[in-house]
Amino acid sequence: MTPPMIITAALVGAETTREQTPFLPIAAEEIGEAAARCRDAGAAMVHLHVRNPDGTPSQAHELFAAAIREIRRRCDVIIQTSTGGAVGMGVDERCGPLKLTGFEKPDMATLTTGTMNFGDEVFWNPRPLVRDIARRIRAAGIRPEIECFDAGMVDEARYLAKEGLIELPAHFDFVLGVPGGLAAREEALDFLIASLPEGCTWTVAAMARHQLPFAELAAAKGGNARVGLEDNIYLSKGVLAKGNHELVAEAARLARAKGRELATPQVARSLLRL
Ligand code: KMH
Ligand code: ZN
Repeated sequence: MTPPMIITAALVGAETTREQTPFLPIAAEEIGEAAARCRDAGAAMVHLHVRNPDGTPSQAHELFAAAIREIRRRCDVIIQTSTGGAVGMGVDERCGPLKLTGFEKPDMATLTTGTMNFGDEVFWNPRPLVRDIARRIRAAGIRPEIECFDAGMVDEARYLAKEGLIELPAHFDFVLGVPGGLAAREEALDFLIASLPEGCTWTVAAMARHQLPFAELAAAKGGNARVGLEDNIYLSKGVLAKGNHELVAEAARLARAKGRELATPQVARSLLRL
């Protein structure tokens, strides 16, 4: 039987700006409020970045701690912190949220398994750096989500597992449509799904206008979907989403139309072996 679908809300990101959309949450309270509205709309997990008060990206553990407190005060979503941060950040900075413990400890953390062109810049993930971050995630006792922006990044996860740096089966996120990475094409998604090691689960996060159509494809193919302002600011052509929750609500509608139930955070925890 097809399991309930896990919707992840990528609330903030590192690249989206307030100039592009006034609905981007930046302050900890805004992030907490956005997470709660997404939970009400059907999300079981949030993928979390944080910003300085001026809107620039940060991986400071104090900012993550404040955002996580505001989220957990309001709702029970699974919290997955980024270790990708923004292009150009060093490894210690990227791993800021892994320092958090207790009430502020994240449930999951991302692990990108390869370098790629990221628009006109480079998202720098050489193999030693990937191993460094994998070791830090493991040492923190946090479960990784393997972020794959291109097909070889799935294969790299197999090497990491052989080296004992991650456990399989794992949860993967296929990030499709970043210029310089694998495009958002259905046959690319099918190839990635077929490439997964036995028993792994997957989410697809497609960029911009591909976001909601790929949430629908994920629902049809038995997978999970990530939506949110990190990757897409439009609800439909030319119409800004008035918050992350509108994108979650539309993904939830598409999922239900395909006959998928939505996973609660509790169900998602069990599906993701948290
Ligand atoms: N902002 C991108 C350079 C992640 O969160 O782990 C990297 C990213 C991936 O967003
Ligand atoms: Zn991210």
